[in-house]
Amino acid sequence: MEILKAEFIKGVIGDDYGFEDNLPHLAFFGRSNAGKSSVINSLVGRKDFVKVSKMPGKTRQANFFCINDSFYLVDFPGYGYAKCSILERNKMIKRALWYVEFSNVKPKAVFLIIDVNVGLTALDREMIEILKENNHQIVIVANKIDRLAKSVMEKQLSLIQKEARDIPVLRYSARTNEGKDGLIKKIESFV
Ligand SMILES: Nc1nc2c(ncn2[C@@H]2O[C@H](COP(=O)(O)OP(=O)(O)OP(=O)(O)O)[C@@H](O)[C@H]2O)c(=O)[nH]1
Ligand SMILES: [Mg+2]
Repeated sequence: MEILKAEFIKGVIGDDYGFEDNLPHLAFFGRSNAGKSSVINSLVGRKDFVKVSKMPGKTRQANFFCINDSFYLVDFPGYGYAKCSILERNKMIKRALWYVEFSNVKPKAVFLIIDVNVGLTALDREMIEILKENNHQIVIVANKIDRLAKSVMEKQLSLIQKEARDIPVLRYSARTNEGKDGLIKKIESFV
């Protein structure tokens, strides 16, 4: 699959995830600053398609992007950004959970974006448990591999894979586009 068309459709703040069409959704979850928006930019090949803020935790809405008129990528606000108030953080997490647990538009898969340097955090682990309980397909995208020396990166990736068990872990760099073919293939398998 080639990504030929990418359009911003809407930003959702409340619980209004309903769409008239029946196109599949793929959700991008992850800690704030892990690089969700950057990964989407790299996938669609446009640097400023999704705003990447220097101040993490700024994205407060779930942004829906329609790809090739055939599926949606949903960029969720990141969870766990320390500088947000606890109330705000809880709100973000609740919103993401509502979408995976109760929304009538179940995503075909949830791509959990993590920073390969950081690995899985407590919140990621919690998120994975809840996603599993709700029978969601999960893919972990270990982003920012360009930041590590190859040997360190391989070690880090095998630790992450070991912990993730049967969940696939894809390596990625939104900066260099390494891993793009693999991620697109994975996306294709769900849509
Ligand atoms: N070196 C490197 N930096 C990256 C990569 N991906 C993202 N970044 C940087 O990491 C920071 C956060 O990226 P974002 O895409 O805004 O992260 P996000 O997960 O969307 O963050 P929130 O919207 O706050 O949830 C930015 O400064 C990016 O330039 C990568 O693959 N390599
Ligand atoms: Mg973002």
